[in-house]
Amino acid sequence: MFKAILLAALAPVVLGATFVVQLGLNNGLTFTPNTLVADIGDVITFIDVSRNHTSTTTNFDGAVCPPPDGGVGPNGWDSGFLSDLDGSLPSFNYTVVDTLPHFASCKQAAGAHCVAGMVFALNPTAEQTFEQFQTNAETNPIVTK
Ligand SMILES: *[C@@H]1O[C@H](CO)[C@@H](O)[C@H](O)[C@H]1NC(C)=O
Ligand SMILES: *[C@@H]1O[C@H](CO)[C@@H](O)[C@H](O)[C@H]1NC(C)=O
Ligand SMILES: [Cu+2]
Repeated sequence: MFKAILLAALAPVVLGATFVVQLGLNNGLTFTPNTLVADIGDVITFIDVSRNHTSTTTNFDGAVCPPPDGGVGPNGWDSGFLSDLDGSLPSFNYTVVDTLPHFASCKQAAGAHCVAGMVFALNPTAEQTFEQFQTNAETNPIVTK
């Protein structure tokens, strides 16, 4: 009885898909792929393959760059700095908890990577597209404290 309930509770997690998103492929200021459509329970592995980057949720518009420490929520994320300067290919796993759009960028260089267009969209919509988010980042006036 207990075992059956436990298995039923675990089943959705086990069935979730896994996606890999590379940060800095070919030494670029990029997320590859830069857009994903994922379901609740899916896992996204962000893996840094060059330099020193983060995957951090931010605002779709307004204050886009740099993404704030901890990321913009609810259900946002912040990988913290993932440095591949030592060739260690560090990763960060995010389990999808809703199907709302989430927009992420990189915190490195006080927003410079963000303004350079290093951005990522999870479940973008017809109103909030990847392209518009990237434009918002690239034209973002960084407000320094
Ligand atoms: C990665 O970048 C952050 C922010 O610039 C810095 O604090 C950290 O020391 C860097 N990591 C390495 C290993 O250089
Ligand atoms: C993320 O998940 C992958 C695949 O299961 C694993 O190889 C990797 O070590 C995980 N990363 C962290 C930081 O837990
Ligand atoms: Cu970066």
